[in-house]
Amino acid sequence: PGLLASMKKDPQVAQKVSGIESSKRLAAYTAVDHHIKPEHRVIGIGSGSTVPYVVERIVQQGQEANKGRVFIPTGFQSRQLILNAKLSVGDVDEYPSIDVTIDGADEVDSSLNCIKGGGACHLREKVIAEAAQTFIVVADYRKNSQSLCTNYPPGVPIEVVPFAYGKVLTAVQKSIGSPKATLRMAIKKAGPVVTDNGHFVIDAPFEPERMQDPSAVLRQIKLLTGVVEVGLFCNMAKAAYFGNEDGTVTIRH
Ligand code: ABF
Repeated sequence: PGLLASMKKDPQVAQKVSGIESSKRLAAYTAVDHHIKPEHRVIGIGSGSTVPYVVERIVQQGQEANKGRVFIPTGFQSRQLILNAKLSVGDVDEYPSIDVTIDGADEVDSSLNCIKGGGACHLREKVIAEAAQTFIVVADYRKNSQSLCTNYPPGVPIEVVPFAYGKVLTAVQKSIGSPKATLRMAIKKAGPVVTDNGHFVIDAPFEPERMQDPSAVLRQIKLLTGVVEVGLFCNMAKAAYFGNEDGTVTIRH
């Protein structure tokens, strides 16, 4: 909030910030209006800075609509969001079949493959997305790419068991073809980022050409012992909603 406040002092930056926020809100509201139907009882709520607008819109559907509904979070942040909105929270082991999950993304390609995990939640996000009949992505226009690894410089997030991170990092750099892969460090480099599951995260940038077939990259990385989950969501999303600066929404199916 401090950084945002100081950025907002510059009118040009302030306009840009509010433009991006409006784009996120627009994408989220439109996706909720299209996909969260009265008959839906179990709803997956993703993580990141676009998802609060999803919850905001769901709350606007009213208490009657949300009576008897249960919301499944993808991590600590989304659990807090659900609780703060006074909605009922549930676990995926209790509700393994989810009607719709809506989540953000770091980058989405023209076939709806996504990079996710910039917030280090991609393991739980993938479980909650896979458990859903319908998985919908919401994002601002900056995430809308032709091909992955063009607009998201950190690249593909890989959640790893701490014990194995050195071995996995070397393999990703040398055998998988991401020489600039790094272990994600916490702010001020106090130590590695630790996920909600107690694991580390490696960020692996790839040449966009390599991302012509993201499923192949996903399979290669997943085979490395010590890898828990890869932030490549291939052939999972039914639709992606991108809010644009001009107030329109781009919908990809
Ligand atoms: C999560 O939040 C992640 O997978 C992704 O890292 C991020 C999306 O970012 P935001 O909505 O903040 O742009 O969904």
